[in-house]
Amino acid sequence: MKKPSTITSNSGLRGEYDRAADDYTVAQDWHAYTPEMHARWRRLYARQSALVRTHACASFREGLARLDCAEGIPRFADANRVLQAATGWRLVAVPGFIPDAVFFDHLAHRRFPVTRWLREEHELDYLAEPDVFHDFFGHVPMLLDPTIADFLELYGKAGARAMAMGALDMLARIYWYTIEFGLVREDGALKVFGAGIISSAGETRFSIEDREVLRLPFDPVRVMRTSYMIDSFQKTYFVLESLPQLIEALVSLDFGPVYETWRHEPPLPAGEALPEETPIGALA
Ligand code: HBI
Ligand code: FE
Repeated sequence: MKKPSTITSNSGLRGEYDRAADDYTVAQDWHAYTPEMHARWRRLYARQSALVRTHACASFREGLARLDCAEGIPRFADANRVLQAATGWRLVAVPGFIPDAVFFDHLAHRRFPVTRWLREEHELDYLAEPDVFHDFFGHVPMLLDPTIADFLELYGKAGARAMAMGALDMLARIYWYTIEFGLVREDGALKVFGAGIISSAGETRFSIEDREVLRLPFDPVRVMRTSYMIDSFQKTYFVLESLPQLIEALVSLDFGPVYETWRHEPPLPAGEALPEETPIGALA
């Protein structure tokens, strides 16, 4: 697979694809981060960790505490010691988005790709691509949860078949609506576990507190058939009754026939319940 040529960099650190190895990994080069970048991380961390206390699921809160990364952009090598002992995962630094097949291969081998560069000052609230804050703060705490650790490996292993069957969009929606934008019920309350929500101040509040947005019980086939929003808050969130439900729903599902049935159908629009569906209320 050919790597894309260098993407124009605005920080000297962004998108160094030409320096990446064949598996798209780069050195984290922690010493290259400036004091301004560490200060920006601390501000992002302070703002989000306040929301995490009230809105994130227990696994996220515990994972974040174990990573001890409030003071600046963390060293991936330090996180790897914690991860290896907990779930056997390892972080690898990447320049940004990497091709699907490479991404799946890393996950299948319990390696989580983490973008090495940090967003700029004018991007604190919104960023269209993953940076180190989204990837590390959003995803790594959940890699310490045994269920999510196993699920991500399964997801990586499912990638090749989905691509071969022309059903990558369907599989990718599972990742989107769980790992990125998933909610889970905990002691009766809605909590966030998805990294895309939890690395965004606005969407953390919106996904939990908004009274109108559509929340549906997690159902893997429904998820695979539902389109999603890429440049606004989601119009649908799927709610797990527990994190282990994620694994239970997927190991018992034969994806082949599901892909076969739905891959040529247009997806259901986000934000619309089917007549037989009962949405979950904000205070449910
Ligand atoms: N690359 N760095 C990075 N991060 C992602 O989340 C990512 C990716 N490449 C492909 C990808 N995600 C998705 O399209 C797959 O889950 C299908
Ligand atoms: Fe992500």
